[in-house]
Amino acid sequence: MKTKILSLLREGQDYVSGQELCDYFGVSRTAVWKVMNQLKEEGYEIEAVKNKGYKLLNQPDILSVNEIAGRLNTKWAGRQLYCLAETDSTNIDAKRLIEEGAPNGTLVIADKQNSGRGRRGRSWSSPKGTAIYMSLALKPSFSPDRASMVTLIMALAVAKGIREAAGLRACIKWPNDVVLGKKKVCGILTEMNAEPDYIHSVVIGTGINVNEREFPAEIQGIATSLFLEKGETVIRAQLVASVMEYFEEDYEKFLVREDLSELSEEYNKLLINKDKRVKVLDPKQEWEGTARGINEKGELLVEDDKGSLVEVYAGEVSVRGLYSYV
Ligand code: BTX
Repeated sequence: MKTKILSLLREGQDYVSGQELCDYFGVSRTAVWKVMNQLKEEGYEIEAVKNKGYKLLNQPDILSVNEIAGRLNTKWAGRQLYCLAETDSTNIDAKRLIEEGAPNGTLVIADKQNSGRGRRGRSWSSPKGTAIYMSLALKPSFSPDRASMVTLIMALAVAKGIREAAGLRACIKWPNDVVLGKKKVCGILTEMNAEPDYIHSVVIGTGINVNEREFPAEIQGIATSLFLEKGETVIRAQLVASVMEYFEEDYEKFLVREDLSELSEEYNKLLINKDKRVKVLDPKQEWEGTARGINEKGELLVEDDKGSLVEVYAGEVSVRGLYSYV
């Protein structure tokens, strides 16, 4: 009832009548009044006016089950939802939950991480109250060699979610960083528990910088947030809902052929490296070429100086712009 009341207050341009709420839910006025008090304790500013009803005065940026579930239009992605005030890493929590039997699509979100993890042992800056740290747990039936593609699907979902929820032109730096301008606004770490031919679970961990006003000195030059780019606070719950909806839709397209053939065109439109000179950081030998976009396996096609297209696989190499990170 609390989630629904919140949605009604959010949608209502004017006052929502207490009597209408009682009739809608079939409860007493006291029951409605109690819910309003709970919401006030959680930080919502609600005005109550006699003979008019209730009105939500501001939209607080709270990452709670009520805030997210009330905005979520998905079938399975994020339907089982955990919102934590603080944790070490949502990837660890999501992995534990899915292995203990939680359903496909379980989502764990935290307001702060104490040991946020990046790829290859790097760390992810995870201060309290300003960003999104979320991990989506899946129980897929495709084979392990397909799993790296889900990271690209999440990058696409985040870029589209940012465009929708914040109105900013987010792009993708292959394979899975989301960037605004030339700075990183999101990082994704996918972890899999698998045997050579069988996946037990996949956890896609996504960190999105939303309302940070500043960053630690060591990442100031490469990191940005939606607030810094837009100059306005973005409601995190809205962005989570948007990303989940895009992910669910695109993941279902991916499942049809278990590849990115249905998604590569859209991904390539948002690819910041497309038709740009890039440096391929191959451990055997670095080389330069022109990025042409991804293929259906999620590999980056880079045209070398002899005009041949080389498939670059993300697990082995990364690419950089010639003069900067992008
Ligand atoms: P990555 O290895 O691509 O990026 C990590 C690098 O990015 C760091 O070494 C640092 O230079 C820079 N960096 C650190 N924090 C930030 C930040 N907030 N914004 C921009 N740049 C930063 C990317 O790894 C994968 C990150 C996944 C994070 C999510 S959060 C939810 C889930 N739980 C968890 O522990 N990790 C994932």
